[in-house]
Amino acid sequence: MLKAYIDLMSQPSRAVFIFLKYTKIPHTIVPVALRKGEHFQEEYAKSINPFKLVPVIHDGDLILPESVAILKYLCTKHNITSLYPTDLEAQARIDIFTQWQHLNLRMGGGTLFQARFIQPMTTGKPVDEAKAEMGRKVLYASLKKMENIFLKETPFINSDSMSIADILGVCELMQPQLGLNMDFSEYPKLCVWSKRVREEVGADLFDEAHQYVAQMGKRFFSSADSKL
Ligand SMILES: N[C@@H](CCC(=O)N[C@@H](CS)C(=O)NCC(=O)O)C(=O)O
Repeated sequence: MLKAYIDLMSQPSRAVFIFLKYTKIPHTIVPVALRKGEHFQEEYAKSINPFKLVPVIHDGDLILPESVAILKYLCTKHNITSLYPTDLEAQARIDIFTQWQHLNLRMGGGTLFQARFIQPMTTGKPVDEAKAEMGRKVLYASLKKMENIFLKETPFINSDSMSIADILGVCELMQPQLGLNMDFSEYPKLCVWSKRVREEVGADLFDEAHQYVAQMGKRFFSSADSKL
C-alpha cells in the first residue's frame, strides 16, 4: 500500500494528506516529526528522502518527494481528471499556479513563518526582523496576485472547479493565517476562496489537516499580532 511520509505542520504535507483523504486512494500515513529532527535520521535520509524533507510518497518501487510531483503523479495514475485535467490548456492553467507558488506564496508565507516562529523557537534567538520583512513583502505581493490574477475571473484558481492548485495554495495560505494568526480580511476574494476550498474538500478533513497549525497560532500569537 502507498505510504505517505508527512508532518501536518508542513504546508505541502497537508496538501498531500488532504488529497489522499479526499480522493480516497488507499494509503498509510507515516508521521515524520520535523520538530524532533526525524527527517535527519540516517535511515530516512538514506532510504526515503536524501533531500531530508517532507512530504514523500512510497508507491511500489517509486519513492517520490516534491508535493507537486506527488499530486500530479497520483492524479495521472488514478485517472483523477477532476483535480488535474487532461485537457492541455486547462492543465497548463493549473500548472501556472503550481510553478508560481514555490517562489511566491510559499516563499513569502514560509519565510515569515520561519522568521517569526520556527527560528526563535528552535534557537532561542530574537526574531530576525530583516528576514521577516522580506517574507512579509513577498507574502503580501503574492496575496495581491492571487486576488488580481489567479482568482480574477474564476471561483477556483484559474478554473471553475477545484484542482490540485487550490489544495496546494490553500495549505500555503493557512500557514501564516492560522499559524501566525494573521488577519487577511483585506483580501476578500482570498477569504471567500479559502472557505470555498474548505467546503469542497470537507470542513472536517480540512480542519483535521490544520488542527496543529491552528492550535499553535492561537497559543503563540494574539489577534494584536494580526499584521505581523
Ligand atoms: N518543494 C518541496 C518543499 C518541501 C519542504 O520544504 N518541506 C519542509 C516542510 S514544509 C521540510 O521538510 N523542512 C525540513 C527542513 O527544512 O529541515 C515540496 O513542495 O514538497
